[in-house]
Amino acid sequence: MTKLSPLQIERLKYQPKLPSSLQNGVNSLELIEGAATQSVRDQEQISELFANTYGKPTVTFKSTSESSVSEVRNVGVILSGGQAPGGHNVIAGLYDALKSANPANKLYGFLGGPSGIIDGKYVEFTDEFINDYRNTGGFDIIGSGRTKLETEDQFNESYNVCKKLGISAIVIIGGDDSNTNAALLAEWFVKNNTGIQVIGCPKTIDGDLKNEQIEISFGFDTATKTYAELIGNIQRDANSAKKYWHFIKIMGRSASHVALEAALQTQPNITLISEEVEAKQMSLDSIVNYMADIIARRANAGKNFGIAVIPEGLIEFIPEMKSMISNLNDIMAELETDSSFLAATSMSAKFEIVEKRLDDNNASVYSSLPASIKAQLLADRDPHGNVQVSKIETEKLLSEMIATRLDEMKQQGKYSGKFSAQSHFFGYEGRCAFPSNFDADYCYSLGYNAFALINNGLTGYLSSVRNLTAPASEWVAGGIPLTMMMNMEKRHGEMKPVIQKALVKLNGPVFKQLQDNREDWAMNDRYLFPGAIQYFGPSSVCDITTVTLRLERSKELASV
Ligand code: FBP
Repeated sequence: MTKLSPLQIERLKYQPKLPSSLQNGVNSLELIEGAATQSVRDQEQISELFANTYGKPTVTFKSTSESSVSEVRNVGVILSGGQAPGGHNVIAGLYDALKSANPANKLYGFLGGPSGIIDGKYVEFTDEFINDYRNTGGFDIIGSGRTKLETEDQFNESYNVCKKLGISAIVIIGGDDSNTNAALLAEWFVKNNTGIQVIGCPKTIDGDLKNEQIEISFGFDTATKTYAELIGNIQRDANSAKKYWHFIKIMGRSASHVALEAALQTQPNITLISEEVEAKQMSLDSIVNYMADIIARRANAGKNFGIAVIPEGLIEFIPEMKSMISNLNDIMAELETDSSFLAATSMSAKFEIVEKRLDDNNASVYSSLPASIKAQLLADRDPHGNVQVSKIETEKLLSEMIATRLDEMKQQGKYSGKFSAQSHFFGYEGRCAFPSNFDADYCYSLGYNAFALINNGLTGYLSSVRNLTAPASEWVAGGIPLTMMMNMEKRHGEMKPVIQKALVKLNGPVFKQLQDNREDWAMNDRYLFPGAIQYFGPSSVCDITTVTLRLERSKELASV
């Protein structure tokens, strides 16, 4: 038998909480329909593209005293994209709901992400199998992947596999892109009279799958708490040794929600927010000057140490970098088959080819970068043709440029401190942590609720659990039509229907909290030390949710 850690043993016993509407099981539910919906933008195009699934109402569930018998159903589940704490609990909630509705129901897990349903690679879940994964982090129960489900051939293959296994519903656990694909698959299944339903679940640590209907994606709570613990520990170290500036890049892809939340939990000296950089059109030089100024002012006050938090996607929001990267993305697509580029053996030869092809301004931005960053910018693109920002060492780029800037300032008599930098990247450390109680409960409820949507014959819906700052028993379970969250955006040069990504709102209460305190946190050491996630103990410590969710919800509630 596998050896388990003491925490693993204890967490396996945790019983996740459900909203009270779901506590009597899925056979005792009344479906309440809201008003018909429309997409956030581009209604005409989206309604044409989703002729069979567009315009459905939002729904919520109410528990009833009557109990119906549910027909036998086989369901398939897919984990899609990057790991997020709580994925195993979505599957556990789905499994428990399905078995409680009818013990003859079966749940199949497709292996390795969306490719599993195309290639027909799957496992059938049993009690023993699932029990080992309850309340654990990771996606290793069936694995994940980034294959995009979007072509006619892929839909046909998926249909054949479902038919073979007698599957009448698929649950796709993913972010904005995976749920866009879930909407396309749902539409295709209806159009082709397959009788197969598709339900999505909102997953991503990035926190960018949220809107008026979805308060937060799962995983954000645990991941930000994990990064906040690490930042807090480094703050203590910095404040003890008083000799290093720590440059900490935080995962989260384009949006800065994760960096912002981690900063609000720890109160570092500097926090960059990509959305602000773009709005203020800050060049790389002006960011360096802004940071160097704070470092110099702290040095004048005798503090040659500090903490700077940098969002992962920053580089794409700096105007001159954005233009260069977009030009570079097109060039990299051409160079994939270019014999001289492929034959080039040295990095400098590759740089030369790239610089010759870039537009003049972009070429000079590219050539001004250190070789390490130039090389990282040439690494493989993600499935959407974009730079993989997790691979660009922005934290090192900034600390190197700041060191040069401070030397210049020293020569001009504007700086007399000592600068020694350490750089860190926190990303993978947080994606598979044991889910916090919040994520354990939220994920279990999302999975349980996904089966309630299936049992009520719905398709093309996202499992939705709302009112998340209240105790779990008061959470509101229901479903949101996926098409409601869509608009048309350019992808690979073509206009496509996609679920809108949520960036940090610069006029929102979360960013305001940072803005109001920034100067104070820069000069005075207001460090907070959140410590490790607490799974047992007083609920004021264990069940506390993120600052982001609290501030956004209190604004929402105040406006009702
Ligand atoms: P998802 O959008 O798939 O949830 O990705 C989350 C994420 O962790 C991003 O924050 C990060 O940029 C990316 O995945 C890293 O990708 P990979 O796991 O392929 O290295």
